[in-house]
Amino acid sequence: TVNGSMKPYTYKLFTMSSLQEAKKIAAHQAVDNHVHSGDLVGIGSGSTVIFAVERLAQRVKNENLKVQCVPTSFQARQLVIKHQLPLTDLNISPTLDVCIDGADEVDSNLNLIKGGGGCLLQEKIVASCSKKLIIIADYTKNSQKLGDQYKKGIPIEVSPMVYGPIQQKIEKLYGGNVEMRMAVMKAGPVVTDNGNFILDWKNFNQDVDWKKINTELLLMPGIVETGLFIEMASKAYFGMPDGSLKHK
Ligand code: ABF
Repeated sequence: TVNGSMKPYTYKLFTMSSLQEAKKIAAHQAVDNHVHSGDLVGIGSGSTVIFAVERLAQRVKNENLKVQCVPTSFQARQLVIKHQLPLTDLNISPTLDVCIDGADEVDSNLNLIKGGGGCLLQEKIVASCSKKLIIIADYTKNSQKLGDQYKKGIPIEVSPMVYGPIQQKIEKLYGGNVEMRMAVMKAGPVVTDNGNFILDWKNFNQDVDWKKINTELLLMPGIVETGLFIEMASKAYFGMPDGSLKHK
């Protein structure tokens, strides 16, 4: 803090905490509005979901809320265990009442990009077995068109034996560039909870029929799942920088 050099840091801290606060507001509201006693609840992944699980645990303690949880990743499972919430799985509980999850981007039709954290396959499976998918996010995730805000690309989970041909086919068919997601330090590829690789499709054309493209991608042998969640979300909550809440 020499010669007033504290300023930029103060600003950064404020931004960080407003983002955290925004995630928390969205997560708490979603849990309060959509989880009822007796519910089977899908637990998404990512930093916003941490606040949702904390809220669930509070409600279990304070209101004697009864829930059983199905996690969507190793991280989500650890969170559920940490908060001593009851765990179940889809083969024991095939239909869930609600799934609460984060997203990388939410467009004006509630279509989503998910999988920035690498958990798209289990997230999509759990969401597909839930009566409702409720999205919780901070204000940076709210957009008109996919790709307006989120620049890290659409994640595509692929079988390790075929990442090269799939990269080539997507670029040739639809344009943009498709990159292998590498681990920190770039020593090797990111390997998902399911033993697959992730390709990130960047610089894509935003004015396309995502439902059609998603269906076509899923027909390509070797593509295990995409991070395009089309017509799956029922509602999205966004915490705003001023502490208010938006939903769509
Ligand atoms: C997961 O976590 C995702 O599918 C998405 O990639 C991400 C959102 O994370 P955060 O809540 O940290 O923004 O749900």
